[in-house]
Amino acid sequence: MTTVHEPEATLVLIKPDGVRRNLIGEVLARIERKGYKVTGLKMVVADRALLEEHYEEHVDRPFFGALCDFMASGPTVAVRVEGNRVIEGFRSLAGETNPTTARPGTIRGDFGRDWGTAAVENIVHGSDSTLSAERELRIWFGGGDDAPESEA
Ligand code: IDP
Ligand code: MG
Repeated sequence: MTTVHEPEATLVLIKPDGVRRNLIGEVLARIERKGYKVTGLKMVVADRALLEEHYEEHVDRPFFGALCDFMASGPTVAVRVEGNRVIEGFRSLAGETNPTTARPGTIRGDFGRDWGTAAVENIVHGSDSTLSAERELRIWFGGGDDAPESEA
């Protein structure tokens, strides 16, 4: 059988709100039940420099400062996830950015809501393209996107 999509890897973050609300297991379970493979996992309190690099595309947005403060407000769980079309597949599991209207059945739709905060708290991050995935995996895990965490 011809394979039409090469396996790829994405960066998933369980953001500080997800960790505070004890949703680490819930998010990992959804990834695993979908059939994707967890191939890297670590908990970190992200520093400002790392967050500014991770969210560099949003540097000019009015919510940038609040977003970095929120992301530095507690531990984040960084997860390397592998599978065919996993970048698109995890974004679908996560649901849309705004948790108020994210579809029920998605992570953000089932567990997120508006808390009136300056930065939207929506439980998870997922890379949005192969380029972002490679860049973000390097930022959070170091090395190339194939490097195991122990070699980072
Ligand atoms: P994404 O996480 O669905 O890819 P992005 O537009 O890349 O969404 O935004 C990155 C993160 O910044 C979001 O997940 C959310 O936490 C936060 N965010 C996005 N838009 C806003 C906004 O308008 N106000 C406050 N925070 C926002
Ligand atoms: Mg994004």
